[in-house]
Amino acid sequence: MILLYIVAFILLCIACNQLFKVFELSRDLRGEPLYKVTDSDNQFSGRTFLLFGIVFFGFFFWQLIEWGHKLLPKSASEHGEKIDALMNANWAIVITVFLVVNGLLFFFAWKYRGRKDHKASYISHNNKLEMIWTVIPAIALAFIIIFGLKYWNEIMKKGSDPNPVKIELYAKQFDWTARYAGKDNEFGIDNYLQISGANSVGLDTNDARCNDDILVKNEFHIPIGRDVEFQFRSRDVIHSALMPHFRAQMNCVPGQVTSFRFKPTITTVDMRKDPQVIRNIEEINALRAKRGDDPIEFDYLLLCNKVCGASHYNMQMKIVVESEADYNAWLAKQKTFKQVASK
Ligand SMILES: [Cu+2]
Repeated sequence: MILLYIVAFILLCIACNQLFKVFELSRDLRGEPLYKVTDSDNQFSGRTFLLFGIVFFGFFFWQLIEWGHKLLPKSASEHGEKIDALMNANWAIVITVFLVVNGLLFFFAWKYRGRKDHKASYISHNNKLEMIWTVIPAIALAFIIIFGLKYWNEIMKKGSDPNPVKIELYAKQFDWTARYAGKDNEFGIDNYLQISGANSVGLDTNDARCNDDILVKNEFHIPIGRDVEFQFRSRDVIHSALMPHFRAQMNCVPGQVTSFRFKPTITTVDMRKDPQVIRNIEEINALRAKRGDDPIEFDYLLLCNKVCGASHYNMQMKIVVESEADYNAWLAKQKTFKQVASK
């Protein structure tokens, strides 16, 4: 199929070349100078520019309307709203510049098209112009940087909760394990030499603090409105823990512990009622139905965002945000490391 496209493209190029030759010959026969650009040529070029500009902007706005809802839904974490505000401010600047600069580009190409009695003026230097196009971008960039630094400091500041929920996300090729700190709310230390069987993250059995730690696979739960303090580890290569709905991402680096803290603000059940989420899930399920697949429900996800190997694409874990009571009930049903290891 691709070969067919390539052949078609080559044939199209040859056809264009031949057409151009016919055009040259016809001009020659009419006795017109071959390479002289006439006013009507410039008129045609100018109008084509204008038309292209209009179609180009039309396509831009069409994409926004057609695909805009496929972006992430509203943020499900407290700090995420700041990240979204920063992102939206950047979009506002970028899109305004894009529309003004490209609008002028196409408009000027038409307005100042070549004409017989028009002569281009020669300008070698203009201080006023230089000032304008230096100062305006400088102000815009300073605004973005100051805004960004301010939010970065606020987001990375430790939360006010003295007793946050502590969860470790342990990455390996190609899955995640979540570890809860248990009743003592302290993680036991780990020792990679002890990785085997149920001890998949290598907890050090000599450390009593490990006994009440809870290891879970496939999905982990977090309570709404509580600070959740994550620490990240990796067994093999660099992975990246991405939780897009919470606007959070952190590298998981072998031999090193990284951390991030956020506060979830919307439960899974409430997020499923969001109009944008409903629309996206309906579209996905319509496609799935065509293939004969079962429908899916919306879920928060932890994904790996570093290309870490062959099954990287499927390195994910479900996140459930629920009320504190539901979270406690779920956690109480999970087995501690001691219970699993003593089997
Ligand atoms: Cu990975």
